[in-house]
Amino acid sequence: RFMVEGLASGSIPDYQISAWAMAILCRGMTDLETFYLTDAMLDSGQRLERTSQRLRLDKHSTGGLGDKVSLILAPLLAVSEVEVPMLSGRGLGITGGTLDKLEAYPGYRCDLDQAQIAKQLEDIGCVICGTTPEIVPADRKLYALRDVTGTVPSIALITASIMSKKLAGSLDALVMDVKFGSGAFMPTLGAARELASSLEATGLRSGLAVRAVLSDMNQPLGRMVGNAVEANEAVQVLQGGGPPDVRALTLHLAAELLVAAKRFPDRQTAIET
Ligand code: IUR
Repeated sequence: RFMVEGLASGSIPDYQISAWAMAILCRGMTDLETFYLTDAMLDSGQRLERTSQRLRLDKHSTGGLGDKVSLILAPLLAVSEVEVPMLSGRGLGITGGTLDKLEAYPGYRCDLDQAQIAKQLEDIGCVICGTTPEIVPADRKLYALRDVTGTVPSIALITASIMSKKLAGSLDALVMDVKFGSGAFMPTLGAARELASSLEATGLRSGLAVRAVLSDMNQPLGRMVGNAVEANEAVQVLQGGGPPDVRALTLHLAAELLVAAKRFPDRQTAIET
């Protein structure tokens, strides 16, 4: 908490934070330490307010080639009378970001403020935009330092970065698509399992129902890879078509989420409904 507050306020210089991040990468953190780090990062900023009684759900993917699931999942869930405040990111390494894909539509705006996010949630039940400057400001600074100091791959730092932003969404349940393979950020199943377990443990300690799904990214998801063509493929799926693997993964993640939120007793019932 001392380090995170110093990072957010600027009272601790970048070189000290960078050395600390490197120590975390080299030594790792226990689940309890990761939870405290996440909690301190969450407290560096604001949370999205809850204004309705509807269940609030979200999904996060660690990213993979051709992964356009968010574009389909948010509206799919919104028609099930739940709300989905999806605060998404940009591309990382070889994988494209959800915001980059949506910006293939000329005029699409990713920089909504909290009032605009709340209004869109109320009007249509889902929103996909970037995080606002008020949400986990410590992560913005830390991520920039991790990027230039080779400390991005730390499981503890990845967990705290992802979970602090998701917790700021004031969710009831979260599903994590943790991808592994040559087309993913995590190359091996072992590393993906470790990240999945760290994310679930932090969610549990924070009182958020988190389910992690491990998915194989040794081949691209669907047929399209590239921002504009992926957005088109997502529309095809929403219209009832699209590639079977994209449809299957989207339904699987939606069902996990609705079961985690106790809307349905099991995945099969959720998929059929
Ligand atoms: N996405 C995040 O939000 N944080 C991270 O550290 C990584 C991906 I890696």
